[in-house]
Amino acid sequence: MSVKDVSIDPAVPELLEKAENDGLETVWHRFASQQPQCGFGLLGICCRNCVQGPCRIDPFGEGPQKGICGANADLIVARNLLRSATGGAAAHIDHAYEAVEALYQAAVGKAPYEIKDEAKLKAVAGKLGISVDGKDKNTLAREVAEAAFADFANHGAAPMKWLTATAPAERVETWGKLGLLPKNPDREIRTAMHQTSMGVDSDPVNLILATVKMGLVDGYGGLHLATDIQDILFGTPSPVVSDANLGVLDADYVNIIIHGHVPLLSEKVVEWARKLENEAIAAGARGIKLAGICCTGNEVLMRQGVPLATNFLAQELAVTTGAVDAMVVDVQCIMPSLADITACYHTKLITTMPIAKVPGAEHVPFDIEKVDETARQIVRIAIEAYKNRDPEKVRIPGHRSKVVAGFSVEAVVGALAKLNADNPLKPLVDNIANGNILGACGVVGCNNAKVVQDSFHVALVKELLKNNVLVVATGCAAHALGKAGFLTPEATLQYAGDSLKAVLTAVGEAAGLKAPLPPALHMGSCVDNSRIGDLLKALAAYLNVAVKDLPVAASAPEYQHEKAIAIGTWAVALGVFTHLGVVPPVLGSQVVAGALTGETAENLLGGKFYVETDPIAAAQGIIAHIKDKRAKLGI
Ligand code: NFS
Ligand code: SF4
Repeated sequence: MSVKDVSIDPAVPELLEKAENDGLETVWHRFASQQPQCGFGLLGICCRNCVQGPCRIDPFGEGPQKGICGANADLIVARNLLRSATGGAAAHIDHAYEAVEALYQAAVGKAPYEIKDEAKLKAVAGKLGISVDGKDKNTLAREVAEAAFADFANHGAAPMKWLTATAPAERVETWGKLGLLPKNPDREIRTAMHQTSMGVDSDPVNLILATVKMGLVDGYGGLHLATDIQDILFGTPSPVVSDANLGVLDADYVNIIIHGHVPLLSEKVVEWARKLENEAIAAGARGIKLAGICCTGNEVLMRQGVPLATNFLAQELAVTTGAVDAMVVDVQCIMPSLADITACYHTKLITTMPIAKVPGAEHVPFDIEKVDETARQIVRIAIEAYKNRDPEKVRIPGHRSKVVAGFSVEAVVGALAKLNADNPLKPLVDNIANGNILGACGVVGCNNAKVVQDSFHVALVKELLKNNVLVVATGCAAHALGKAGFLTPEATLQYAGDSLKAVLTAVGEAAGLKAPLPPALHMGSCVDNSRIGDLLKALAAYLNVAVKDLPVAASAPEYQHEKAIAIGTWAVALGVFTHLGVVPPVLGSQVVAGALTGETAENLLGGKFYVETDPIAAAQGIIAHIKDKRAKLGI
């Protein structure tokens, strides 16, 4: 295979060559050997929901048009889509639940976490209607955790509290009228699995509505809940300067990579890596370097300044450097192939969660009550492994880019407050109204082997910035922009259109940064898409309009995971025009594809999906949408 054409990240071809020399197979080799991929699967018209199947529909209209039970293409596509969204929501909700459990255990003194952000704790309690008066932080944290548990134990008809407490009121009303308000996240997941099982729902429209509901389950029972609780436990992020790309590894140090999504253990690994520096030095290293992959990487970047190693598609190549002593994984987006790659080097692959084991890895169980011991053990395993590192096999690409991250809503409002203390959103809104900022776009989501790694993220963002569209980013998109140098003040000077540049420079100077704000603001991990939702809610409230009326858009240019399908559906439900750069498996049904990308979604929700696989055309589509919304607002 040609190693040149798979990524725009300069570290990738170097390491891909090394991987091939070392006799290793990577995600790109396997992608090539999967070609051509199954056309039925790509269109979403294959059903395995019962054992009479698999059944598939002939997309050309000549062969079978119905599965054995009578299900047609519309039904099969709609059922498959709901199951995907449910898989994604289940991942986020399980993640959020773990965080709630940790908060509860910490509050009752059973888990060794200190509740770091009392202001956020009080703010969240306030939204939930919990009185904060005279309560110490542990009591209040316990009550907030209990309120979250109550959503999971909701057996009545009331909607999920976390949704009604945090979503815009206009949306709650709209969703309520459509009968889409979720009750108990666990129950909604169960119901969706039931609804999509053989012989239950055969109405594709009803299934599409259930998918939208699942987007709300994800948005509030997953994303928002996880962000709130993690901020309370570990602190709300504020701007931090760090680096991105594999050049952050250092041959003279013990290198530990933290990979996955849930920061409960990785926060402790960071703490213990700092505490055990001396043991690393005693082992002959100069110290310990930590670096992150995927969203655990984003979490520890935002709160601890830990550099980003790389994003989803290059996780195997991180190990191929031969310089990683331990790769510690928790859940989600962990390639099963990692064990094959680590087996070629001295690298220890350490799994930690009971639901995410990998044959060939060492399993060090995460036990919340003994998390300090677990983290200490993991760091010591890395130090031991370092002693076995073969310097002959080490090749660390020299690429690293500066990144500024940590733009929580609180941090953004804090920076703007330097311009207008009484009315922090006013400078931002004024600059949107006068056209200095044309609009904003959240660029989010994954890498996908179907797309040249990071290329869509970067080309899209370049075009948006040139047209004065402010970008906010999360997930592996934020990694991509970080590696490509878009998360820096320098990028504002290089890429932003003149009026956007002037605004970002003025805000940066007023905020005391002595430099412009970056043109793409790193707002966190994928669960932190909730932060983007909160920012939209605040802007809409300030302007006294609905989120669907704002000149904004979202884009997942290179998404791969079911989680992205759930998040995208939530964004559309919120009223956001949501671009997808990879064709979702729905084209086998005009009913489903048409409803999600057309007037049905727009009339009911105000948002819709927009599929475009060319980055420049996608940017133009997003800009046209933003201009249309501006015109409707009369600005
Ligand atoms: Ni989001 Fe983050 Fe990356 Fe995609 Fe995976 S890490 S949770 S799913 S691949 S962005
Ligand atoms: Fe075939 Fe129907 Fe069974 Fe699906 S549910 S596998 S379409 S018989």
